Amino acid sequence: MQYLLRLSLCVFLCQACSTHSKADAPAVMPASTEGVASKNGTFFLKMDWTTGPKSAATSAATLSFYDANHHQAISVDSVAVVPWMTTMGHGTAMKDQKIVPVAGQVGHFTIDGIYLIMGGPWDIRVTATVNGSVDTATVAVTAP
Ligand SMILES: [Cu+2]
Repeated sequence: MQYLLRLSLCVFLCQACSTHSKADAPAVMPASTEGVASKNGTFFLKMDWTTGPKSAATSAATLSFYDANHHQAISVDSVAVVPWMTTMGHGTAMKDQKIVPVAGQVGHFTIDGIYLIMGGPWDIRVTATVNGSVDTATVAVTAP
């Protein structure tokens, strides 16, 4: 009898717990996930390539913005992405870029049409406005 009581209590608590976490827990970045802090510490960025990175072709990625201290997803007002080849001092064509917020996911965007004009080391400069502060995070990547 005591066993059954404990079991039902556990089921009840687990249900309450899962309902609670769905309702108001903010998205928290997994501890093992790599990312990069913005220059002034306004945000923490994670960039995941979904296509590429390729050279002389278009690549795609997801951009996830987190609070720099707590690594919780944060709301972002605007996003701009500039691929820059620092070693050679040039950028690339950006007319095919399309940045779209992911519905229902705070601070998450998809970017399509990233065009890296040549192979080699690129700095992907991601500038975002968070609570009126403009800051830039740079993601280093090598295109084959
Ligand atoms: Cu170059």
